[in-house]
Amino acid sequence: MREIVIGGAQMGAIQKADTREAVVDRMIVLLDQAKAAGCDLVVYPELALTTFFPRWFIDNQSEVDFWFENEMPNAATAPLFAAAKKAQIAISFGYAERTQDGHYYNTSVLTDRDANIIGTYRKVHLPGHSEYDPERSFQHLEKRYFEPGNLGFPVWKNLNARMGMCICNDRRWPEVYREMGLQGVELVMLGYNTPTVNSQLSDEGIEQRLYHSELSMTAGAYQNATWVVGIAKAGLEDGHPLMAGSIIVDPNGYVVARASSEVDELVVHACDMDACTFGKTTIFDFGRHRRIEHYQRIGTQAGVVIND
Ligand code: ING
Repeated sequence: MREIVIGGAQMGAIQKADTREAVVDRMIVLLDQAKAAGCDLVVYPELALTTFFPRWFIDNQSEVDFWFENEMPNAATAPLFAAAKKAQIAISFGYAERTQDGHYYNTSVLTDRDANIIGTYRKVHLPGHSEYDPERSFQHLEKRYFEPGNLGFPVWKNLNARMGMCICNDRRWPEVYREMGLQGVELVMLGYNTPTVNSQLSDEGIEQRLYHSELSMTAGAYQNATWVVGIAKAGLEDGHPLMAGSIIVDPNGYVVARASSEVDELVVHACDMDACTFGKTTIFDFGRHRRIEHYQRIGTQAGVVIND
């Protein structure tokens, strides 16, 4: 049995006016709870250090840059890395990354127990739009502020397991899980910031959005015989609601832990990585069952092509 006790550190709202330092203090409180619960790993949300700023139209680059981190760790996050090292807990969390050569990504990092960053992922599937859209009840400008990730979907060995990351909208695309599944992934960690309201379909209730989020993650887990941990930043950010719905999903697609609030909340489950083995060696033994000679479109075609 290769058990990893995983803590899903759901975070409540982060207001525009909240400082990085105040947010890191909240993350350390969740880490302390995880330590008390015997966690080996803690998963935080997407853009965990700031408010979900892509909801705002910003046309001044220095104002945009305010939301980005130029290095990681940095002065604001050093206390979190120090606390994780002291606790001997691996962590993953998302943040807005500005690279030294001036590229902008929606990024997440993964550390080992000594708070060394062993993995970086940059969000590939950027939802929303790049210009102000007056038709929307609020903006979702990820295509304006971030470039599509350039690292693909790597998988790393950490805590004696094969782990990968994706971010938010990535969880809705089966290709994401399969790219990691084909590397033998046993744990997919992801954070999300999902508006409770659909800016283009005002009568879409939260129930459907929660259902689609859970459906995406449970399907990804089952169809790739992997654990999936999906952790929300939730709550009301400057009047804009983000949904919760944080869950831990086992390799059979069952939800084994679920947040019950929309605030800072730790959900914990002891995840046996060996629970992936049966699925990977029987129904989802990819090498034995997949017929790649019929899958050309998935890797060569972005949109629909109608041939009739
Ligand atoms: N947020 C949302 C997400 O994919 C979204 C955007 C919501 C797309 C609902 C489609 C439907 O969860 C981010 N940050 O990707």
